[in-house]
Amino acid sequence: MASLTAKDKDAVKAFWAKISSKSQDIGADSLNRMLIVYPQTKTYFSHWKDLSPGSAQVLKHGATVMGGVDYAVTKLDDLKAGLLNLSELHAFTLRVDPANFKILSHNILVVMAIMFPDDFTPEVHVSMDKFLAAVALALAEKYR
Ligand code: HNI
Repeated sequence: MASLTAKDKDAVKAFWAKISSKSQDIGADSLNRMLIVYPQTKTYFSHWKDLSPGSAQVLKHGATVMGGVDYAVTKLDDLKAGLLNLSELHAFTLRVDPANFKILSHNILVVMAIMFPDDFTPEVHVSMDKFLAAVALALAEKYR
C-alpha cells in the first residue's frame, strides 16, 4: 500500500476539519450500512440488544468508532504507533477478523461521499481512501 504523502495528509486534515462535526452521523450510517450490506459483520455485535438501523447501540458505537478515526487524524505521521492499543484490543480481546476493517472503511467512504458530495472530490477521495487503508493496516498490526 502506498503510504500517505504530505499532500494526502493535508487533504485528510482539511476534509476532516470540514466534516468532523458530523462524525456521529457518519459513524452511525457507516455502521448501519456495514451491518446490512455485509451481514457477516453482525457476529461481533451479537451481545447487543438491537442491531437495527438507528438503534441506541448502533448510534453509540458509530460515535465510538468515529472517535477512533478522529484520533487517527491526529496520528497521521505514525498510525501504527498511534493505534497500537486499539489494534491490541481488536486482535486479542475482540478478535475481529482484520478483513472487516476494510469493509468498515469502505462503508465510511461511501457515507462521506453521500453526505459531502461537493467536498468529496476525486483528490479527497483518493487521500481518504489511502488514509482509511492505512488505519486498517495499523489496526491489523498486532495480529502477528
Ligand atoms: Ni472497533 C470497539 C474503533 C473497526 C468491532 N472499536 C471499538 C472502540 C473503538 C473502535 C475506539 C472502543 C474501544 C474501547 O472500548 O476502548 N473499530 C474502531 C475503528 C475501526 C474499527 C477506528 C476501523 C475504522 N471494530 C471495527 C470493525 C469491527 C469492530 C470492522 C467488527 C466488524 N469494535 C468492535 C467491537 C467493539 C469495538 C465488537 C466493542 C463494542 C462493544 O460494544 O462491545
